[in-house]
Amino acid sequence: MVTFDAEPYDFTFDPKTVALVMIDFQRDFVYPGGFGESLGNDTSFLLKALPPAERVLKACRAAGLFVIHTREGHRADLSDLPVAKYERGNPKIHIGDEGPMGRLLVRGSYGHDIVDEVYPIAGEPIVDKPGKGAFYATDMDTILKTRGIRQLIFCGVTTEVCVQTSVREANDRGYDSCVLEDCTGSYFPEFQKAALAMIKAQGGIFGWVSDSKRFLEALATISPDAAAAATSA
Ligand code: TIU
Repeated sequence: MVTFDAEPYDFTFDPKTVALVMIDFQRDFVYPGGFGESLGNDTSFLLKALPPAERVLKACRAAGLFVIHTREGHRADLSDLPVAKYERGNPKIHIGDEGPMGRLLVRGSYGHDIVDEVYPIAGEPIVDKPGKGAFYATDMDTILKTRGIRQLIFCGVTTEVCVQTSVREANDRGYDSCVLEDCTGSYFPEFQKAALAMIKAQGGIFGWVSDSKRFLEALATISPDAAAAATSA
């Protein structure tokens, strides 16, 4: 078992039954010209989550932990896109429209895919989800349960939308979740703070919050390779 400092209290996990969950590190959210910007957001706020998330990803790989990635997006024919989601925000450019990185939030387009820094490697499933939550209309729960996973370490964007929705869904399905604060990002600094506060309030009503430093120090105690991988990233 591995224990690390977190709020509201220490988080303990078994390396065999824990998964690193990388939520929606897609160009569409972190770079200009994508879906995130189409909603009126400044995407530069999200970039600072990438270096620590990359260190955590590389360390988890080196330690042999299970890693799973998600992407938010839709079928090319938009048959899984609710009208409400299409119309919401009355944007100038809609989901499915052609943008500088290809069709916005459509599977197979360049903008829909995950950024190079944290790109999945062989053996790391990618869950394509039509909604904000990782469990809605996906095989996320089946994949995790099949591997005997019970605890989840979360990185990803955005904190109060897809990360928090996924943590809430995971909580109702019986998983323990810990969100690594500096490996997540929001377009709104005040929402970043509030989303994490909501997760850890009331004795950890949805889960725990920690950061990459505390998690990586703990991982290094069971894996010298993880320590080396984290410093080389
Ligand atoms: N808009 C926003 O903050 N986020 C999303 O639409 N999706 C995710 O968080 N991935």
